[in-house]
Amino acid sequence: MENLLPAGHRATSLAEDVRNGLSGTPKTLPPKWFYDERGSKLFDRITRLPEYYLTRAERQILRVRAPEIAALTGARVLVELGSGSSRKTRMLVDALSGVATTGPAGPQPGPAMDVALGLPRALGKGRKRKKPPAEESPGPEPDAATVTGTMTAEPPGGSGTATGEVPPGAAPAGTLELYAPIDVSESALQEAGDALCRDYPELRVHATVADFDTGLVLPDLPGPRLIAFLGSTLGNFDPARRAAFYAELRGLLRPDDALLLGVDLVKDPATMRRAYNDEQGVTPEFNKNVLRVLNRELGADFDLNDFDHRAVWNEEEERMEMRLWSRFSQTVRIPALGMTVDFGRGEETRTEISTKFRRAGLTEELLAAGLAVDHWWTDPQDRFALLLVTS
Ligand code: AVJ
Repeated sequence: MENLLPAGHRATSLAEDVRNGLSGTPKTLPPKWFYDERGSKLFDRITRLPEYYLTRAERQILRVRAPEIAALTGARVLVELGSGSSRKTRMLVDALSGVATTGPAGPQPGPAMDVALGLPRALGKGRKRKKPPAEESPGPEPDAATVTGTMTAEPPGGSGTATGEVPPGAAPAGTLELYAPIDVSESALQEAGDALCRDYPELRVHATVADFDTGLVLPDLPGPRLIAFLGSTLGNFDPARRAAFYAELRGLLRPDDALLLGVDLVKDPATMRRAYNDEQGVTPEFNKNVLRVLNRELGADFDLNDFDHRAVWNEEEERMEMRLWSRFSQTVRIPALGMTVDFGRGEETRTEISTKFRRAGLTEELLAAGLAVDHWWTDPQDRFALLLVTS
């Protein structure tokens, strides 16, 4: 696993974000600080909540469209921004590998896992793919930081999902050579990377720890490259941040590359509100987790019982907003920043925006950045959209 964040980056950017966010009005904290190990687990639970329709709706679209996406893009490199647990990724990986069946990989009682991201480089290099690309010119060697699946034994049972000896001509060869997940959460990357290496022993996986603030880096490998930005994470960006993101992406995309964007759509407010106010109370725990992170990493003394979860629909901006509501007037100390913060009774600190999109608006803002929406797919209930975008 490669860490693109400069040494000490986490600490300095957290300090800066908290100092800026808590000294302004209204107070804000960026959502990226939710995702420590606990926060990533909580988010994972959110994606399984009955109220949180986003993940299921997106998966529904992917299940239907993955083969089409594979055919349209012919991607050799799949880059996933904000990959998280990479669960939805498998449908894309399957489709791009020429595997006929999509959907979750069945239990793979393979050999004991001996593959991990973050292996010493010497171990990751020099391993052979079981099935070298036959018709294509040999691609460049994986760069030094690339860690390759190293499982050598045949999965028992034969009917593996991704591999096995495929007689020539019996199945589409598949185009995918490298999966490159990028995420702020090192723990999520590690777990997802391990699982993918285990289930797709032939797939090269190159995981990168990075955040959107430090700039996008795409693997400099022969394309086509497919950049997946799923889960409506784009919704965390305000319009200015989205414009900056599109501009950056536009500068990186080559003519044969494509962007696969998953976005949540504007719908009746009750449905959206329920998705962020679940009955089991997982979302409040997730929201308050940012305070735990501040307590642990900055020595702050937030009492989680003194703040309440709020998730409101902002009609003007067409976005859900998560906030932490101070139950009374209180002062919190943050020793690492040498700062104290006063919260008024009922004062709200905004911790996340989750923008909901409309087809016309999103198409227009992408076009303004020189990006064209070639395909727009939705689930049967029109809750969520998957877009294929090219420059
Ligand atoms: C991962 C940013 C898309 O905004 O819906 C879930 C995070 N926040 N519940 C979202 C989240 C509250 C999620 N994103």
